[in-house]
Amino acid sequence: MDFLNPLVILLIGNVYGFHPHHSVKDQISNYLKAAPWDHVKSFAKIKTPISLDITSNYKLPAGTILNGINVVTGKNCADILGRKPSTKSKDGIYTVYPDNKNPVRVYCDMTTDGGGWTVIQNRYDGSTNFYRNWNEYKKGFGNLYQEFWLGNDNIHALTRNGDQELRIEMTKFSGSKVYAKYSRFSIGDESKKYKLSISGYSGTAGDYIIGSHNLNGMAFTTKDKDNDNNGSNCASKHKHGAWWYNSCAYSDLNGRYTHKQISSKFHLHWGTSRENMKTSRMMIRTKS
Ligand SMILES: [Ca+2]
Repeated sequence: MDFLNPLVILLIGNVYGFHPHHSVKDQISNYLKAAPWDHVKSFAKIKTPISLDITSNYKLPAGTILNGINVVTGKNCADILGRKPSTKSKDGIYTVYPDNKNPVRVYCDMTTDGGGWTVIQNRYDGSTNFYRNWNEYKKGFGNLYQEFWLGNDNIHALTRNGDQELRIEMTKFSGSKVYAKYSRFSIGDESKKYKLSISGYSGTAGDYIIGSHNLNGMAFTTKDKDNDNNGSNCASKHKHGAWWYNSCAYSDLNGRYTHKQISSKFHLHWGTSRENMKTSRMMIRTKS
């Protein structure tokens, strides 16, 4: 199959009101992202004394074959990996059905620690603002290929069966990588204020969710919804994140992003020394 055909089908489909399955679009987009594009030419246009528009054209080399496009779905990324083992190492966006009914687009890490991870949070360059309100954390925000929060309703749907483990990966400003794994992780629905249930720490980062400032059993707090045990609001007090604060916490992975090491509890940090982290990624997987 020539690579153009599915694209043509997608385009015609959109014109005539036929909508291809999300998974088809996701698999094509994953393919095109990884495809060997050749640069053809660029056009530059100066619009004003300070604005420059550049348009570049790319094409795929002749003979490039688009294959492996068949729909694969599941409850979550681990389910997809189980149903279709060839997705191993193929990180990217997939469509999952956590409740067997409503589709959710997610980023699957099919590589780390055996793969099958559904990523629920990703931060690495501060390009996305994480100081957001209840409704934004409920729905989710950001770009699945970049920085994002998957959304508390989605995280609840993915963890409601109580069979998920959590892996948090962080990079320090020194460059060293650490991780924290929890053998059980779930959050309640909105009526329970997305209450956190977490247990079973292992890893190299240290446990700063259950240990001091125990967050297990805490509700979620945002700048506009104070559900924490602090006299004020842990999210808005210093204009930073949103988390399952107690009073407040030794972890705050949705805290304000910094581009250099500055020990401060008011930023994206982990640990009693308030060490702020360069990157943070949270992901869940069905326990095997
Ligand atoms: Ca409070």
